[in-house]
Amino acid sequence: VIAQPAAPRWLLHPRHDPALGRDVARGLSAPEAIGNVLVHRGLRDLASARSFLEPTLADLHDPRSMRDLDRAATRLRAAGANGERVLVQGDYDVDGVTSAYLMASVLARLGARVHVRIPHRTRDGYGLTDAAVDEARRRACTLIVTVDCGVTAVGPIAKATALGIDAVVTDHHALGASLPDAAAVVNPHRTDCGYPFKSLAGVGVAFKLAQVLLDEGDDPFDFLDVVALGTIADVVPLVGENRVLARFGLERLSRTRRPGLRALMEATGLWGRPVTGGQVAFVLAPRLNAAGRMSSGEQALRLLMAREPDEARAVAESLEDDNDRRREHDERAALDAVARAERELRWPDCASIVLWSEEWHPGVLGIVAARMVERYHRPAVLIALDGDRGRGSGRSVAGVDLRALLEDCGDLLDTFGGHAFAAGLTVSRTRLPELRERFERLVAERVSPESRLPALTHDGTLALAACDLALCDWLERLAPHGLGNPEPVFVTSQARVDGTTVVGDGKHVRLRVSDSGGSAEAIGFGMGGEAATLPAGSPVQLAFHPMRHTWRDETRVQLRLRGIRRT
Ligand SMILES: [Mn+2]
Repeated sequence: VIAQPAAPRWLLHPRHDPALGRDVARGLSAPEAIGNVLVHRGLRDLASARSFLEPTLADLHDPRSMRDLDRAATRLRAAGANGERVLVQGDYDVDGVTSAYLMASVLARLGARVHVRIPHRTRDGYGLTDAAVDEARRRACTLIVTVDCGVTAVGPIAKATALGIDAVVTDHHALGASLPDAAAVVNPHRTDCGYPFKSLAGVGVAFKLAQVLLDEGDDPFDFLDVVALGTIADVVPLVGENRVLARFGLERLSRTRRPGLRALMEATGLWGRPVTGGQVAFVLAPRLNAAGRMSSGEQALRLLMAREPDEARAVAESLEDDNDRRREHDERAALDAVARAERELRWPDCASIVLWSEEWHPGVLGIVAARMVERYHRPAVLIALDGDRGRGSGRSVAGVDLRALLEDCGDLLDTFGGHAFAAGLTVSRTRLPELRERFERLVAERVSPESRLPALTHDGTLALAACDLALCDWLERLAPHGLGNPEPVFVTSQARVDGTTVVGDGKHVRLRVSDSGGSAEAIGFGMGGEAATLPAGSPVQLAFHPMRHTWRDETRVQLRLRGIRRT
């Protein structure tokens, strides 16, 4: 029997400052709730609040302030002018594929002859490898451009240089001990890089280069749809420049002229309306990732490159098939991992989750690890074994730097790489018990037991009467949401259930609720199970996000439930 995860504590946002929230709201002539949300998102004065609400493309930083960007641009222009053969090395996830597509398109426009290399998840290693350099030589390339990878490829780039092949690195990953000796290394994390915004995705870095390479005739902003895809899919914070790229990119995505993206949006029912960040994260990105998870990311690249609607539809369909297969593997591995976490680990006393299996598909480990973190609020590393070799993927919780943890386990691992929240590794089977023990000890040392309790951070109490369409308009201006800018969540004061309807085969619940000043309709997706315990008259407190809901030409406010508490 699998235990239900613990109900989260509800915590008022730690930056809550009602006096300041009121000031910001008054300055904007906005509802107080909006002022509070802005303060919680770190926007404590009117000027920054205004530019957050109304980002413009003029907010983008000068690309030339990025270290080595001019050198990279000069080398790429020469490649175009000379009609050089160029190998673009990407990665198999959405960020890596969109970056490669963007860079290849720009190089082709400049006049270069481009070959794109998207690695195979299990057959090829990560990033630029010696084999990739060999391929560049076989294809008579005189330049290698890396996107979303390359900053740690010291050996392969030295090899390229020895073969007379130049390299230009564009990347956003953490730096290694030394930089590769390349013609240019563009990465905002370089300690000598003065670029003011450090959290770009790989496709964001590639875009900065495109900004200086494309003149006004070839508007670089044409590519914002793919930039938004890669940025949102890579789960970088959607603040600052990323917010600008995502906001304008989503607008362009909604009316994209790329046949492949259009076909994918038609196939998933998203075409014809404004696309949200959530739809990119939960509908489009999983499909673009599915090919890379199940086999090779080449299909996602083909989708972006498709010129004809027929081809576009065929590729979109194959991505849908890959996504179905991905889902099967994903669900099977998740069930197994949950059962084993509660059987094999000293649950609930363990501080971390490290599990391995020969049955898991290596392509779904990251997704399943993310589910484990969501369920258990502990860093999780899942490893798929193939013979003596293990390939793992990990996810972490706020405040626990996964990459730092892996560094401290570095002597037990063959390879590792990644960020604070997500990382990958390879390890041999014999090391696994020791890895589990060391990882557990390190996490236990660094994490307080309270942080393991699930928490729902909310933006304050809101009366039901205040949940009107005007508030929804304001809330919409806070989108797109993601890391660094979560969707606002409010809580009711004491409320009462007036009526309960279970919908969607018992999966969801629709409630009529009222408090002392008003009433509202609420919908709880996936909360059908809780409905039976909520007869009319039940005293409750709700956590929710108010949304505009249109049905049969009638628009009204609907509260999207995030939690129900019986009081
Ligand atoms: Mn990336």
